[in-house]
Amino acid sequence: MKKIFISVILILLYLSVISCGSSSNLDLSNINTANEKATIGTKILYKKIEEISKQGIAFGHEDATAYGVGWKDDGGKIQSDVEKVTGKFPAVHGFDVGHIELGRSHNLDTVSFELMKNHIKKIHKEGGMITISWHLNNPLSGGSSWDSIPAVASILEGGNQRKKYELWIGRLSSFLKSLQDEKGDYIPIVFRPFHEMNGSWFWWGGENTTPKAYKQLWKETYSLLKKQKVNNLLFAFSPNTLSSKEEFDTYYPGDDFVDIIGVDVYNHDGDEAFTKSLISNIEILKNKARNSNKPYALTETGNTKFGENPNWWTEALYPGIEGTGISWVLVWRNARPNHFFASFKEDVAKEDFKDFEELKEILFLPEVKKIDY
Ligand code: BMA
Repeated sequence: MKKIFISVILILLYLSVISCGSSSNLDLSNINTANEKATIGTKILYKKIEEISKQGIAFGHEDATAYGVGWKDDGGKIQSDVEKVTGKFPAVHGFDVGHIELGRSHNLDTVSFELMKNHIKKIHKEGGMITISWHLNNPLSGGSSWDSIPAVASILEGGNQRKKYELWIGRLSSFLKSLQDEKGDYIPIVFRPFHEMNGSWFWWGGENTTPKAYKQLWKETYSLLKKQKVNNLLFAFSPNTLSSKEEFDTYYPGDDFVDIIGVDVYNHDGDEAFTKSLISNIEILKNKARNSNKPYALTETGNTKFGENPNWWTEALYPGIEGTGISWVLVWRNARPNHFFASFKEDVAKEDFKDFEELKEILFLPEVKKIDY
C-alpha cells in the first residue's frame, strides 16, 4: 500500500513538472551568458530570445513610446506610432543612453532618463524586451559620438582619459542598476554598445581606431561593468552592413564577451539591393551564430528613402528576413516627417505596415508576451 502511495506521489510530481513548460522548471545551469554572474532574469531573457527565433521574428522600434511623428509622451497613457497604426505595441523597445555619461537628465535625442526608466519598467511588466545602445560623447574632444578624433586609446587602461571613462561607466552603471521591477529585481537588458564599428562615422570605429584597440575597449568595458556589479545585461555585438565574414571577425571581441550577434543594415541603395544585402548579411550572422551557439538579430534597419515605396515592408524588408531565424528586427526612431523608420498615421506605407504586422512570422508585443520563458 505504502509503495503504491509513493508511486502515485512520484507520478503526480513528474506530471506537474512536465506540464509547467516554462521558467518555473527551466534549467538555468546550461545557459552560458557572457557574464557568468548574470541574474536569473537575464538568463531567462536569453532563453526567451532563443525561443522567439523558433516561433518567428519579434518586431522592435527605437524610442517607440517616448515620441513619434508629431507627438511626445505627455505622461498620460503610453503611446506609440506603431500602436496607433496596428493596434499593437512593438515587442522590442530600443532606447539610447547617450549623455548618461555626462550626468545629464536627458539623452542626446532629448528623452529624459526618468521617462526612459519609467517606460522600461512598464514595457518589461507587459512582457516586452528592452535593448539599449549608447551614443556616448567623444571622451577626448568632448564632441559627440560622430566626432571622429581618435579617442579609444585614451580610455583604455593606462590611457590619459581613463579616469574619466571610469566615471562615465559609473554613471552608466547606476542607471542600468536602477532598472528594477516592482519586486526590486533587476530588469534584464540587451546592451549594444560601440555599434557599427566597421564604419568610420563614430570615434570608436573604422579608421579612427585599430581593431585590436576596439576589441580591448569592448573587453575592458565588459569588465568595468562587471566590477560595478551590473549583472542584468546581455551583450549584443553589431557591426554595420558587412561585405564579408572576415569583416565581422576583424572586430569580434570573442564568444566569451558576447551574447547576441547582430548587424545594422539600412536601405540606402534601393529596395532590390537592400533585400539582397539583408540576405547576405544575415547569412554571415547565421554562420557565426551557429558556430558560436548564439542567437542573432537585425539590430537596426529602416528605409532611408522615406515614403518612396508604399509596400516597402512586405516587398523589401520581409523578403530579406523571412525564414532567416533572426530573433528580432528593430527599426530606428520616428523623429520627424523626414526622419522616421516605423510607420505612423500619415505614412504612405501604413497599409503595408499593417499587412506586415499580420504576417504569421512577425511577432508584436501580444505574441511575444505569450512566449513564456
Ligand atoms: C541617428 C539619428 C540621430 C540620433 C541618433 C541616436 O541615426 O536618428 O538623429 O541622434 O541616431 O539616436
